[in-house]
Amino acid sequence: MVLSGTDKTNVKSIFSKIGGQADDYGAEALERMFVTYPQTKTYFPHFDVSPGSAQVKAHGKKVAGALVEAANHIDDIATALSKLSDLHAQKLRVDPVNFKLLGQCFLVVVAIHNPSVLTPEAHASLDKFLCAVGSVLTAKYR
Ligand code: HEG
Repeated sequence: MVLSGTDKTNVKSIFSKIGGQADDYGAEALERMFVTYPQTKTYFPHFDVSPGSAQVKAHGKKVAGALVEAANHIDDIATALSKLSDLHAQKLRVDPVNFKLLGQCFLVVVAIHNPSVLTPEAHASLDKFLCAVGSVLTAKYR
């Protein structure tokens, strides 16, 4: 997934507009993923996955933090998320299809809270970015 210069500018602009709300969006995206795609709950047997759960909130913060990190190092996402890529490949082994699902949920959450930010062009760039993050996190699977 190759991000153009415009995509990179759009993604950085989206994250700057989201600002401090990214953590909440991470949790909200997880809540939506668990409700809409309940099969994703199988990776979190040790979590209380009900909406509003403290574990989901805390995990949403971690996911959002990784997305912000990726956006801040958009020219080299693979290096920025290298450790996380090792973790997903060697330990978590989440089926790659699930990254699409979480990505879609994150897009929906951004759209709901910032309808004016998510123009079709911004939507396309954010989608490419989330796909790129998913590719990095599943790149080391063997
Ligand atoms: Mg993953 C842990 C980020 C998709 C299941 N995920 C983590 C952690 C981060 C993260 C930052 C914490 C790592 C640590 O503790 O060192 N995850 C992350 C991103 C994305 C993603 C950025 C995609 C955008 N994860 C993802 C998906 C699933 C999943 C789609 C499953 C449906 N992640 C998962 C599990 C854990 C993490 C089960 C361990 C949770 C725990 O036990 O605390």
